[in-house]
Amino acid sequence: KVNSEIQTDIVTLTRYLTETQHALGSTATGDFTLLCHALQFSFKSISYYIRRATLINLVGLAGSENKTGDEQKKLDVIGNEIFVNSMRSSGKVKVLVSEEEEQALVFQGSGKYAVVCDPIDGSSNLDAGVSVGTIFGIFKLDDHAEGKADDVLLPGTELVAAGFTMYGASANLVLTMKGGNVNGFTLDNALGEFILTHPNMRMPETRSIYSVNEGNSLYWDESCKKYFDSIKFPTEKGAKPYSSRYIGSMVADAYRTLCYGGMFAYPADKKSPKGKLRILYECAPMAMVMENAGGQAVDSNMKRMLEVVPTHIHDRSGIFMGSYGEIEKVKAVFAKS
Ligand code: P6P
Repeated sequence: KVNSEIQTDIVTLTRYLTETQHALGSTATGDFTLLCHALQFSFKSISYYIRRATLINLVGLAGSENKTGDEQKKLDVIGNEIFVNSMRSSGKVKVLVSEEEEQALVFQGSGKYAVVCDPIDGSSNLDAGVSVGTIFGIFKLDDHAEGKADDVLLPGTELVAAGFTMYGASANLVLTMKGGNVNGFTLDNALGEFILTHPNMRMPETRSIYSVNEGNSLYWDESCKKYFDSIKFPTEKGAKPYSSRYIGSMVADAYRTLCYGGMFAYPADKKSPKGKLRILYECAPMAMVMENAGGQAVDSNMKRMLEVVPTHIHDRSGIFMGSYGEIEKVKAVFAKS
């Protein structure tokens, strides 16, 4: 009698990529799959170091400033180095943009892809044991691309794949391809494999959860204030206030929004006129995930996030993202202001 308890037909990330790439037909060269192998190796390694950080005292400041001005944590440095070395050695990447590198990195060789990433986003929370994550996006370069920073100054609609890995109770990878759906994989540490655990993740059309740093309310513009007041102090008969959930780590707030629905925002405001989050490797990948899970993402001018084109690799933007219906409510309030 077969023990039905044991799953014996397991879909690993590798199998998922093989099956997906076959769907592309003869155009699949295997390059993308090999690039994703290098990506998943980075996630496994970063996950390993994060879990050991407190044990081998990796936590705490590395004493060095990164080029974009944030205090650099030891793990930030290690996470970035792991990512850079893995992308370079894959032989499939021509251009790499990292939050931890002021300039875009251009690798020798015949790589046809550009990767944008935040190796450890939310690292300021590490000491408090809050989930952090790696956010990434992949662009396919033109065959004649020589490899320079400008190659990635593209709208998010050009991303061929994007996602993030959240290092929480387990390492959860969320991956979406252009025009595809959103799939969640959980790292089985014993097998060293990412296993498909959340196929076709979809957000509900609406959910009364909002996620924003209320500590910035003083700096919000009128539209922003009106929107958040409309869900905190609803005037419609019988309407109840929304629940507030804010972790302060984008991957954690994004993963909850993906799982439960609701909305997340980091608005541009008087303190951060261009917003805080980076277009290339925070806003655009998250926007692609939200759209492919049935939601949407806009900037502080209510422009579709995936159509925003950065002029510099570290450009920032305001962002409102989440359930489709919740972002429609944001747009309705902004339209009236
Ligand atoms: P604040 C973490 O530092 C981060 O880059 C994102 O992960 C997070 O969403 C945001 O900044 C939190 O910023 O100003 O609310 O602490």
